[in-house]
Formats: sequence, structure tokens, C-alpha cells
Amino acid sequence: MITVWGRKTSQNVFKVMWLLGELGLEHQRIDAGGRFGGLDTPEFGALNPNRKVPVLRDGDLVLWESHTILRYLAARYGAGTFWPQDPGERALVDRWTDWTATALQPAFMDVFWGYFRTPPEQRDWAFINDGLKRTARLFTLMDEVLARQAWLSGDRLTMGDIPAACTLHRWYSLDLEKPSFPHLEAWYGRLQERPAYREHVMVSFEELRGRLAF
Ligand SMILES: N[C@@H](CCC(=O)N[C@@H](CS)C(=O)NCC(=O)O)C(=O)O
Repeated sequence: MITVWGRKTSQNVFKVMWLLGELGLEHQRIDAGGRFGGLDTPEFGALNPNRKVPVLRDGDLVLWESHTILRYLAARYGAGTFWPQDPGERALVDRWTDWTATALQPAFMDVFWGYFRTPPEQRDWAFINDGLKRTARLFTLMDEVLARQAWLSGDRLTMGDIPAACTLHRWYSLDLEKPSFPHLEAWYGRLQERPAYREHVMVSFEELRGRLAF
């Protein structure tokens, strides 16, 4: 049985949970991090010396880093669907995972932490607005791609959609004024038709509001 350590409200955790759901894999999730704590114990340190969630265990294999876990699950259990067999096709999928890790997620995290996780009286609006501008620029790029195709890498959902689609839900959940992106919004509609996206990604994260730390 696959085990995942991590709280439901973590974006890096629900990326993994969503893919497990899409693949229909039996699993258990153990609450850790945030209000649950537990990352400082020697047992958790042995699983992940970075003391972060998610951690996944499958048999003897223990993995940390959400995108590494996504690649592993997709390759092992979703070959040919979430993880194309052809190296060229696979690279077209995988680039979105890297792009989200290095471009979209860092820009959006400045907004998420600067706005949502910071108590109102401590917010730095120049910082937040800069993050909003950078995030919107990246969503514009995605909107242009999604004008031509239904999913980021072509005509079906793959592993490459997962990280960006997780950021997207958080973006649309924030009570901030946002530009209109018609193709991105249509993609969000298609994502919401998937039961595993609704179950694992569209979860309340209200407990994180104004909490820079636990
Ligand atoms: N690059 C890592 C980042 C992991 C990370 O920062 N996890 C956060 C949750 S999103 C964490 O463990 N924070 C401490 C906590 O939740 O208590 C990954 O993608 O897995």
C-alpha cells in the first residue's frame, strides 16, 4: 500500500493526492506538517531530511519532492497516459512540470504568502502587486497555449498539467481582483469535471489565512 505523509491543505501534497486519485491507486495519507506538526521527529527526519511534506512510500521506496513523486507515480502506474512512452512526447509533458516549479509557482507563492498567509496589517502591497503582475504574465502565456489545445501538452490530461492546475485553483480562490483569461477559465472548468481534482485540490485552505507559521 502506498503511504503519503502530508496535510491536505498543502499544494505540494494535493498534487500527489490528485494523481493517486486519477490513477485509482490504493493509498493512505497521514496528516503531517502545518497544525499537525510532526516534522521534527527523528522518525520523520529519517523519511525526509528536509523535514517537508509530501513524502511518499511505495514498498521499500521512500521519496520526497512533489514533482519527483509525480514523475515516479506517472512512470510506474500511468505509463502511456499520464506519462507518454515516447521521449519527445514525454519531454513536452515534463517541461510544464519544470516550468511550474521554476516560474509559475515562485511568482504565485509571492502572492499567496504575501497576501493570504500574511496578517493584513503586515502586508507589503508593492511586493504583492509585483507577484500579481508576474503571475498574470505567466497565466497569459498559458492562456495562449490553451487557446489552441484542451490540455497543456495536447489533447489529454497528463502529469504536466498537475502542478499548474493546482496553482490555478489557489489563484481563483483568492479574493483579489484578477485579469480575465478565457481559455484558462475554460481549462479550470474542464478540471472541475474531474472527481479527483474536486476531491483533492478543491479543498478549503482557510486554516492558512494570516498564518506565516504554525
Ligand atoms: N520542493 C518541495 C517543497 C516542499 C514544501 O515546502 N512543503 C511544505 C508544504 S507545501 C512544508 O512541508 N511546509 C512545512 C509544513 O507544512 O509544516 C516539494 O515540492 O515537495
